[in-house]
Amino acid sequence: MKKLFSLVVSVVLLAFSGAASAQFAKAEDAIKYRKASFTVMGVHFSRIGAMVNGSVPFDAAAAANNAQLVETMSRLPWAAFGAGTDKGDTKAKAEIWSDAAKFKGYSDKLVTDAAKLNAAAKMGNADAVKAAFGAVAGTCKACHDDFRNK
Ligand code: ASC
Repeated sequence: MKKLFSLVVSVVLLAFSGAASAQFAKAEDAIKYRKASFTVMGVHFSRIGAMVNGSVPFDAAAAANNAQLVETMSRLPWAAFGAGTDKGDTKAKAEIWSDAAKFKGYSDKLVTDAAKLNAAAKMGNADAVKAAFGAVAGTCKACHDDFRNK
């Protein structure tokens, strides 16, 4: 009975890991992809950050371009956290997989916050961009604190 149970568990786990990694040929490819998407997102987010902290003047068109990219990029990394992508050149904590619901909560919140940032930037209102930027930054930080190794 115990043997049958562990066989069933193995088959289910295999099926899931197959499904989760189907979009990437190798775990290494998924890790590269998610890191690249975070990097691009961070570059465009930081360009808005420079306007928000006053180191460059507010430029509504540039803010809108960058916010559109942040929203687009915010949707991408999550499919690359499939089973078997916990080991390798990554700062991802094991809790991403053991507390997947919490991680999903953050990723969903980021997508929502980034969409609000994009909407604010499209309106061209510097104060609204500042507020929405702060929400996104808070979500980035909270998730990094819980799920990213130093
Ligand atoms: C950025 C960036 C992050 C977040 C985070 C917010 O610009 O690259 O990872 O903001 O620092 O707290």
